[in-house]
Amino acid sequence: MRDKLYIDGQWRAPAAGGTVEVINPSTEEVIHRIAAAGAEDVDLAVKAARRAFDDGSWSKLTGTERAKYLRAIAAGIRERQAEIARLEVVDNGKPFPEADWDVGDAAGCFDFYAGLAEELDAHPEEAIALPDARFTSKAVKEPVGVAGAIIPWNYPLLMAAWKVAPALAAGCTVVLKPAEVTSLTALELADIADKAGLPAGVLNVLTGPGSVAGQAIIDHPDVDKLAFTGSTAVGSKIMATAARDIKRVSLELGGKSPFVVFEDADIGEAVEWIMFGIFWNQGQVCSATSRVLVQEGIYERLLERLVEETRKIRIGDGLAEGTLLGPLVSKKQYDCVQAAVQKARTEGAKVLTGGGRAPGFDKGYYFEPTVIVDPPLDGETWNEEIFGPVVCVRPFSTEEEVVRLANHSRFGLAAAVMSKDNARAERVAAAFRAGIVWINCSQPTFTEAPWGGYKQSGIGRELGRWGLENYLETKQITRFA
Ligand code: TAP
Repeated sequence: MRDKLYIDGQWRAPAAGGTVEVINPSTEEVIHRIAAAGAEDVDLAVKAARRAFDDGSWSKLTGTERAKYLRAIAAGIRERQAEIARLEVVDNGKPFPEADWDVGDAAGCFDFYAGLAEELDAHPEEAIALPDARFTSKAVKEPVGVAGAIIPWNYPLLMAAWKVAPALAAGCTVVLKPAEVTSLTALELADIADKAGLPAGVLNVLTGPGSVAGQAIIDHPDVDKLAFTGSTAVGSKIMATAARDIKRVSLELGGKSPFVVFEDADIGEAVEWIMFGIFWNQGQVCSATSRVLVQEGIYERLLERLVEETRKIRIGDGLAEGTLLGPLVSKKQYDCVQAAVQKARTEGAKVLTGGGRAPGFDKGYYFEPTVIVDPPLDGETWNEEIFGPVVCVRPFSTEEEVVRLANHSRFGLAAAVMSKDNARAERVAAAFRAGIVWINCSQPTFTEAPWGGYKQSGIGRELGRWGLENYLETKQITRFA
């Protein structure tokens, strides 16, 4: 199944027959070969999804009926949780406990949207009050149609769940393309959905390079909606392509999120959250709080503690007991992170710890957790996403100054503030121009709460009831007399 595409309820070889090597980032060994889908395969998958949508075999089921399938998928994921988590580790590199958490969360996401599918039945329509008594009007929700979902490599199964679960709950059919470097667990998801009895064509999973398979999905005229998570550069391309057919688009893109620490914060707690905010998943997190701003009074002491704790992080294979930081996902990502640190040095920033290959590893894409200080405010290091375990730290003096510094970014995905002064923390939280704001913490993510960015970090919101809206149209029905 791993070298096949899942189209119309069947495992098929790609029409043109190509494959892509899957490399374990810890050992650099080829562990599998996945199929490289081409435009012909995408066309077959979209036609299958179109048919499954148009014939009503999925879209016209009640929400309660669809919820049964979603819950069966959640149960199927949980049944194989440890096995899928191990697969995620060898594919992506992340430590097993993180992968295990992701897989459990993906199952939870299917259960959550099963609940929202049932709620659609409970509230099938909304009456609209009109000023003219001769008319009555109501609004009903209907699924958008065929959804094309394109996802990145940092949370392979979880990102699939964030898109597939709400789309299926709404009554849409889906063509999913995982990132070519981490496709294995998306194929497992197809297998689980198949075993759960999901009707043919409702979910199709196509592996292969984005420039071919992804491009064919965004170009396809029969795809009604595109849901994308990835880089701002590809997101921008997707939006431009979608404009031609007025496809619905939701985008979850990059970030360079600030973490503001006021001098009344507990230094130990602040350091723990700063490290969690940047080293979790090797820093390959869109919402990573990678720009840390610390008030002058505690700047030196906090830095000292941060460097000391960062040097203690246990680096290793994701399957080894006690590993806190695994390898980066790919050689390409390793090279990007290394180049970003090199750039920081040429910009005049100081690398206090880390900055290169983790000592003791002659194989694998292991990058040391890195702390950088004094990057110039107008430089790349401070402003561009590094997407690795690299944190940049700067001091600030006043609240007014730090709000300005935090918001001075083309991104606006997340932001965090730490202070014992609740009123100040709330003031700063309100002033952040970002879609996700954390007070006294960084990164906690809940399926129930909206997720998405301001500015160039994206359009639309995933998760919670907002995530379901992405896949629904609103229809007005008005009657005379
Ligand atoms: P991208 O290169 O943008 O890739 C994301 C997905 O798009 C992959 O499946 C990729 O396929 C596909 N793709 C590439 N070119 C395409 C094209 N021309 N048409 C259609 N699809 C195409 O990003 P990445 O390297 O996977 O992830 C890193 C970036 O994603 C970072 O900037 C990060 O911030 C962002 N990200 C954001 C979030 C959220 S929630 N906002 C979450 C994760 C990542 P292939 O990789 O198979 O070529």
